[in-house]
Amino acid sequence: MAEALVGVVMGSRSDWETMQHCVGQLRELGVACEVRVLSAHRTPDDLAAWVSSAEERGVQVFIAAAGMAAALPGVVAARTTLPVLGVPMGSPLSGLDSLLSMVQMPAGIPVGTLAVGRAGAVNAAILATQILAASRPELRERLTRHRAEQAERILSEPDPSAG
Ligand code: RP5
Repeated sequence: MAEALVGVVMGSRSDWETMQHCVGQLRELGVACEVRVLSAHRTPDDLAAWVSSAEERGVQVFIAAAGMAAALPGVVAARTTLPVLGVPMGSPLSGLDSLLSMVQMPAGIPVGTLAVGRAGAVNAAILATQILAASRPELRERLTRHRAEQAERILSEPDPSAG
């Protein structure tokens, strides 16, 4: 199996329903990833150990998804200098709590925060691939093809008013 370039972590198994779209998009783009459920609050020591071991295994970008008091991406970012992309999960407060917890990082420890929910999950996968593609021409080609296929799909859709 190819070496994982992206480490995907989510705070709870309940985040998988959304994060399956991230992992699906990475797979569609042919980017190998490792996936874990680990929490900044519930399993802090295991999270810290995974971040450093993933880095040692060759992971180059982290994607961290969490909801509610969503400290996970910030905690991952505190433990690595690799890029960290955060995906806020939906929540009883419509994901606003997750978004604000994630986006308001103090200067010095960045987290690239994406949209709440499925759009953010998909875009985190694409953005991670774009970061990796800076030094991998084959990924750049796949991204270009992905854009073209997306445009083709939209343009071939029938007139929605036609019923
Ligand atoms: C966060 O709390 C998780 O990322 C999840 O989005 C939220 C709720 O977790 P569960 O109570 O469903 O495990 O840490």
